[in-house]
Amino acid sequence: MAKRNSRTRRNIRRKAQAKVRDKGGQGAGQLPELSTLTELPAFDQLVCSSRQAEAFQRYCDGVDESLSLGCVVRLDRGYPAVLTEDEVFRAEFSAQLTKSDFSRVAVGDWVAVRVPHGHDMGLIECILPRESDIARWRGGSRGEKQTLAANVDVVIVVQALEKGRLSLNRIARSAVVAADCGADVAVVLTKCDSVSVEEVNAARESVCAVLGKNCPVVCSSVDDSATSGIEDVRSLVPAGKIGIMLGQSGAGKSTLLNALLGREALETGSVRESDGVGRHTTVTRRMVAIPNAGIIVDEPGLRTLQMVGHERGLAKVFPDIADAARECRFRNCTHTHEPGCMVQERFGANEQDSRLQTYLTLANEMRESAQTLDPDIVI
Ligand SMILES: Nc1nc2c(ncn2[C@@H]2O[C@H](COP(=O)(O)OP(=O)(O)OP(=O)(O)O)[C@@H](O)[C@H]2O)c(=O)[nH]1
Ligand SMILES: [Mg+2]
Ligand SMILES: [Zn+2]
Repeated sequence: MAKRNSRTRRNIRRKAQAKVRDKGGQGAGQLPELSTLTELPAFDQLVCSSRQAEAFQRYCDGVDESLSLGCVVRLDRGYPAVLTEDEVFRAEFSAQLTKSDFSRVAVGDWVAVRVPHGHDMGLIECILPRESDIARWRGGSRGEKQTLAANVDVVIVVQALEKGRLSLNRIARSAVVAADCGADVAVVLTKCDSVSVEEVNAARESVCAVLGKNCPVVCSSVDDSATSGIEDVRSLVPAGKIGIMLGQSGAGKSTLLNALLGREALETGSVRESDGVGRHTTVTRRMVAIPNAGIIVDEPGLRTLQMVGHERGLAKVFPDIADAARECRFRNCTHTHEPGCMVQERFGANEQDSRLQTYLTLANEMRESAQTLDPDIVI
């Protein structure tokens, strides 16, 4: 087993003439040349789990060709770039993968790849099982699930602190999606230079009140004159970990990454004056290796985050409320007016409690969508 693997590696190494294979291949002509891509992680910064390594070995044992273990480090308009121990190349999907498989490949996925003799493009033969999967539903309960990134340890929820626009609901919703996927959650409130210190402190407190004290909340600002909070963001993703920035377009995700890099490597864009909404500047999903830290995935901004099927995430973000909900008299209790409601009994004293209100809003949305998906779910 191990023998085949080392032979595989040697074969690939012999084939590799240059560190980077630069031709795009069919349909990929408009993609950025690989030699121009910067901030890619080194292969040894990416560590697959033993389960994934075993799955790779098993897959290799079943086929005759030479395969390499690779990680998807970028998706440019859906086209993956794969990093192996020896090189980085663009890859297509082998005929063995069905369309539904390859539309699901995500940045962070470990794959078994092959570079056919004389080809510039690799062929992804198999997507190895994921340890985690940051996924959201698009288009409501009848929509489809979209994986934003795979094998991620930390989700950084990014929201801009522009005047009067803090959305606790949106932050909590992102935290629920992240927690459902098994990732740690942190919040970064950006653009703190555009509001008063009092407003920054009040915003931080209200996020802590909803998400609890265990969720790190960093306040950052990056402007021409000064930056702050950047080292706190860096420490959210220590070496060996992979994080992802999640937030709406214009929240300042790419700006934060540039500040962490110390140079303008990523494109950033202006926001609309009227409502602060961004212009979807980032179109690539890519891993960015952060100096003195781990890897962070930059993503295009998200317009929507539907609450469909994230019950486990809701219970992880609000464990005390979810525990109480299990003790309500009625299985379909909405925790608003029912007799025997433990949620109201324990947490209902303060009607203004933003934590309970946020829970109820998200639970209600999930309950409505769950009715169309799984009638047996209790939340
Ligand atoms: N004043 C101020 N402006 C900021 C800060 N961070 C980002 N911006 C500005 O906000 C705008 C959007 O920033 P981006 O980094 O492109 O936002 P993004 O989240 O990557 O957006 P998408 O790529 O569209 O998803 C840019 O004009 C930035 O200069 C900040 O801390 N302070
Ligand atoms: Mg961006
Ligand atoms: Zn109840």
